[in-house]
Amino acid sequence: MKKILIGTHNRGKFKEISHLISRKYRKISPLTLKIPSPEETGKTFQQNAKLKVNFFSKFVNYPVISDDSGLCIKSLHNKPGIYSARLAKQRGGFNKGMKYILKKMRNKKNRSAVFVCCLSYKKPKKKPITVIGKINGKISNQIIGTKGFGYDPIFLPKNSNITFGQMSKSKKMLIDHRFIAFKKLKKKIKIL
Ligand code: ITT
Repeated sequence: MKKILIGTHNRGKFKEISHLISRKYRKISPLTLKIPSPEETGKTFQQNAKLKVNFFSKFVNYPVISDDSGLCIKSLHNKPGIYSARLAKQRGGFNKGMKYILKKMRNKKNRSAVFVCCLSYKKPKKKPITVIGKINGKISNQIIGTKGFGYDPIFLPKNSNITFGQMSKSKKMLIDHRFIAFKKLKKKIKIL
């Protein structure tokens, strides 16, 4: 069976990406292989996704896909953006991170936000192919829902009155930023 390393330590992302990739592939996690995470020194989602895919590719001789993603909130100058995971870590977890964001948003009229996902795919000895997917939406007034992962319970995707945290996995996975990026990637590489 063909193998692919899904280069992420985030279990939520791993699950979503695994479901998007064909059953023909055996999906391997860096956690299983005890591969650490690289330091995210990039200034953009694209730079970080490439940095991750290049890093993980050094450990295996089969294709790797990596993901750099985050929540960009308009009235917070597009923050936390590439710092989304770091914000949650600094605050002591996602629940505290989401509460912090809701507090910062208390007096903001504009609650527009964009979830961004950059995927980078690399075959051995080839250059990475990188794509970006986005979904517009709004920040909810409260933390709502227990499904999904990360910031899902405060994100209301456009044309929806429920947050990603209230949506079934199968529904979220077919509309979100990761799915949009994945569709673009599939067009470019015609496999997976
Ligand atoms: P890896 O670098 O190992 O992939 P990470 O969690 O550090 O894991 P990022 O640096 O890309 O990943 O941070 C992305 C952050 O945005 C992270 O906190 C995610 O939980 C959050 N995030 C990304 N996509 C999301 C989604 O679909 N739903 C909820 N939160 C999401």
